[in-house]
Amino acid sequence: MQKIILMVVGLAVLIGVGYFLFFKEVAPPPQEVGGVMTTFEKPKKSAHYETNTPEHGSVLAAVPINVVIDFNFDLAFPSEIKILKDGKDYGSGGTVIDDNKLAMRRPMDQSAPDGLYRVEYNACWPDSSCHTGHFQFAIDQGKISSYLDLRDEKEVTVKLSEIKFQPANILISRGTKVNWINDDKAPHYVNTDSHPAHTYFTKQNSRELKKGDSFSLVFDEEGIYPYHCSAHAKTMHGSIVVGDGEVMPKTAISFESKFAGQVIAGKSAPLLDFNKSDYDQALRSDKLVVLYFYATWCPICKYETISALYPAFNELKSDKIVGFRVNYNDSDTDQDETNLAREFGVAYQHTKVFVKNGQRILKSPESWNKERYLSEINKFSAKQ
Ligand SMILES: [Cu+2]
Repeated sequence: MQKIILMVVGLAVLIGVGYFLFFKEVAPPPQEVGGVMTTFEKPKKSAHYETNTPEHGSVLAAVPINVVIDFNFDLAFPSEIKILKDGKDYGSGGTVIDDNKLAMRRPMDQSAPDGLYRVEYNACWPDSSCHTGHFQFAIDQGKISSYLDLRDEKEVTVKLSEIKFQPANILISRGTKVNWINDDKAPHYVNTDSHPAHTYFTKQNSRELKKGDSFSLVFDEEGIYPYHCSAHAKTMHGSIVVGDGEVMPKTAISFESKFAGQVIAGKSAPLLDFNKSDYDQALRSDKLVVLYFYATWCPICKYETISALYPAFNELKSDKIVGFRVNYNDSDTDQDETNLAREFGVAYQHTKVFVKNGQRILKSPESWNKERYLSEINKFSAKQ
């Protein structure tokens, strides 16, 4: 009897897992696109269909350079791809069949707006029969805030380390050379999506990279380049966005991508509600860290922040400054904040402390006006 129960349970688990594996690709979970929860329809796969890039259900931080669909049979005229949104086709130029006849592609208009796209295709074979299919992807350029902004660099390095691309998501300028170097004992590859067709941007396919080996490529065209390692295709993914600087203001990217906490004021230089991970990160940087010890019950604190601290941060033009409003002796104060006050010997609310390169360089319990904030911050941030 026990054996039978075990068998039934085992079978149920197998069916459950099988169901999950089969359907998770068919119906991807709803995703946020520009702040709106978006549901992707089930794709329709034509005969001989294998894969496509962008992937069905993906949300991209920039416009794809092209849409590519892979098949396991010889494509023929008049195979065609349409990239549709609100009835408009954002394909640029015609559909091209690759030389090996196993993929067709269509470049995408780089001025395509954010939103949900439906790719409709007609795949035709040497016997003149055709089959249709469709899938969806979305563009949300707000996602660029999670990319590391390296647009000032002419040459950047991505390490293949601990079975990851590090950094995995980067934003670069046109003409930038990207070098991938394998730091792991395990051999890796750099492969353009999809897996295993590797057709999206075929120049971005390396040979096997053993420890110490490298692969380089210059990116000349704007757009997004999703890629992976074909030896670790399930987990090891990266993405490159090539932008020309108009994607969004650089300063907004550089701090939004680095700090998780709530921004209270500031554009170039953020003033954040204190949290330890952002503070630790700021300490490791070469930025001037400005701490303001604030108590909710303190009228001077309220007046000083609203009339002087916040407007000063809003006026700062440098991105070499990070501020934190730290709760002190009030009901919002947490243990990290208590520890920080103790570390700097803070004895009064509305005390400010400046830290640079891990060193305390100023401590003042006085009340400052906006001009005093700007002059002190600019003076200390300019010092090495
Ligand atoms: Cu790998």
